[in-house]
Amino acid sequence: MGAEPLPGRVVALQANYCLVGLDASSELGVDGRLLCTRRSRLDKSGLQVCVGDRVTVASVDWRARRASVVGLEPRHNLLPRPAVANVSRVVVVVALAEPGLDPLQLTRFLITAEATGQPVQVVLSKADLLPAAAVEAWCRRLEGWGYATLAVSTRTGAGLAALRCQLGKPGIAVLCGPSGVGKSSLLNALAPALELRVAAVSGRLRRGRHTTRHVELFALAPGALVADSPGFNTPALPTDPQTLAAAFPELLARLRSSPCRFANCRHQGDPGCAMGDGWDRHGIFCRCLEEVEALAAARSRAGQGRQGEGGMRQRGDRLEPLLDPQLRRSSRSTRRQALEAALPTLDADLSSPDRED
Ligand SMILES: Nc1nc2c(ncn2[C@@H]2O[C@H](COP(=O)(O)OP(=O)(O)OP(=O)(O)O)[C@@H](O)[C@H]2O)c(=O)[nH]1
Ligand SMILES: [Mg+2]
Ligand SMILES: [Zn+2]
Repeated sequence: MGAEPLPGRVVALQANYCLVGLDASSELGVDGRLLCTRRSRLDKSGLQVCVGDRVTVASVDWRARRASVVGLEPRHNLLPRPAVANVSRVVVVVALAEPGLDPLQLTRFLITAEATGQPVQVVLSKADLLPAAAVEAWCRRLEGWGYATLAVSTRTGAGLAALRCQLGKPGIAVLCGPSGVGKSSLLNALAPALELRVAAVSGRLRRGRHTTRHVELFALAPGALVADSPGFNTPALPTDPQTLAAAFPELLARLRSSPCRFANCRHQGDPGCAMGDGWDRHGIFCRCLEEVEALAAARSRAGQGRQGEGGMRQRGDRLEPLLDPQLRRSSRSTRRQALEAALPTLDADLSSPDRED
């Protein structure tokens, strides 16, 4: 049994345990991954450990590869879903086909990613399924939204060298996106030794089958960690309507160069709005704003407690992620009814993974 606490990073969560990769594993000459008990609450604030967290472990039993997490370093940032702390880059992966690219869904992923304050990029997968001109058109369109965009294919190898370059940078990159777009396949293509499970899409809409079940960090290069994550269909929007505009880079860029006539402009065709009417994501922005405002109104009607930004909630002086806001809300029937009344299309992807709606 070791006595000195050892520093490391949480690489996966498993039931009541977490896997911790030790910083000094190579020097110690052992497989540095230890299965650690995670006390449900590390301190009185209620903060729980999350993949990506820097921790210290003690009571190491090297033979059984077990230990206990005894300390948690403050986080630099947090991606609420998939839950990953201390993110350096978020890579939103959507397929060009099978399943088809839905700009509203992609936007919801991008909004969640922007909440980290870190660089966000888009990977368009399955480029082999569309003609080159169509692939090129999607790339230009997303660049118009303000995102560095890379088209890739594990079938032809297109874009894989560039992706390897981007994911090989130091820090934690998170691959997130809908199920079946090929996130795990991409990691297998870059590092075949990972042997991650992948599965064919199914049904009329060629949706994924929720093959990856947990977030896990892998080392692609020294110091470069990448998180594979379970796909899901409908990322939550921020709770505060005021924060939505900040998640649209093309809107921010325009406002910086020529602000709207009125400071409280809602960019919905208001007089003097700098966005005019040639804005590609105008309709998407309006739909998101409507939903965020409806949820905010329902929440205030239901008398919910104080809320923070971007799927976070305030606990004491800390922000805690709302990992599954829909599930959490559903535990309070009155609140759920108010929310459902406000938003009939409330996220359904948590109830039935294979649903085709
Ligand atoms: N045509 C084509 N199919 C691909 C490509 N990459 C992956 N696929 C297929 O897409 C399907 C889904 O791939 P996965 O890697 O399991 O997708 P995922 O994003 O990890 O899905 P979840 O784990 O459910 O979130 C598999 O049948 C892959 O073989 C590609 O570049 N082109
Ligand atoms: Mg997967
Ligand atoms: Zn405006």
